[in-house]
Amino acid sequence: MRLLRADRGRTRPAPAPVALKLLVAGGFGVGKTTLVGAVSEIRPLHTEELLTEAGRPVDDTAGVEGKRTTTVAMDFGRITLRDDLVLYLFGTPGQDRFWFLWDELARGALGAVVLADTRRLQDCFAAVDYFERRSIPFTLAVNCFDGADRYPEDDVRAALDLDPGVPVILCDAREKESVKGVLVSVVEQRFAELAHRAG
Ligand SMILES: Nc1nc2c(ncn2[C@@H]2O[C@H](COP(=O)(O)OP(=O)(O)OP(=O)(O)O)[C@@H](O)[C@H]2O)c(=O)[nH]1
Ligand SMILES: [Mg+2]
Repeated sequence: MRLLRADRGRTRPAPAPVALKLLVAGGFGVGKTTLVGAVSEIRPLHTEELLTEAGRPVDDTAGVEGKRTTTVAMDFGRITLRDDLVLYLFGTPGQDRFWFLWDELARGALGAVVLADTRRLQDCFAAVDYFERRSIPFTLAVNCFDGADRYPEDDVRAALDLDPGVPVILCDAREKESVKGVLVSVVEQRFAELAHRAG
C-alpha cells in the first residue's frame, strides 16, 4: 500500500485519447458497411436485412448484383489511429427511405467519408450536398470495384463539382490500409481547419 502511495504523482496516467465521430455516407451498395467492417477493431455493429423480391423495384442492385443485404439503420465501428486518437465510425443507410436517420447520425460528427462508385456517381450527389450544406469536412473516396473503369481524381472532382479543398482518393473499401488512408485524410482536413481558425 505504502509503495502505491509513494508512487502516486510520479506515474501519471496516460491522457484519455481524443475521440472523433466520423460518418461514412454514399449511395446504395457503394461499400459503406464493407468499409466500416474492414477497419473496425471491435466487432462492428451492422444492422443488415436481407434484400427481398418485394424490394427489387426500389433497391437498385445494378453494379452490385452479388449484394444480398442492405443496411437499415447504421453501421458502427471503432479504430485507433494513434494512441491518442480514436475514431468512431457511423455508416449511414444508403437508401433514400432512411434519410430521416441522417440528422440523428450526423449530430456531433467532425467529418465524413463520401463513398462513390464511378459507375453510379450520381448516387453520391445527395451525400455531397448534405455535407457541403452543413460545412462538415469530407473526403470523397472512390471505391474501386473490380471491373469498373478507373478515372483520374480530377475527373471525379470535376464531375461532382467539388470544392478544390475536398480530397478525392481512390480506395478499396475491403482493404484496411486503403481505408485508413481515407480516414486520415478526413482527420487531417479537420485539424488543418482548426489550425487555420486558431490563426
Ligand atoms: N469488388 C468489390 N466489391 C465490393 C467492394 N466494396 C463492397 N463490395 C461488395 O459490394 C456489395 C455492397 O457492399 P456494402 O458494404 O453492403 O454496401 P453498402 O454501401 O453498405 O450498402 P447499403 O447499406 O445497402 O447502402 C457487397 O456485396 C460487397 O461485398 C469493393 O471495394 N470491391
Ligand atoms: Mg450498408
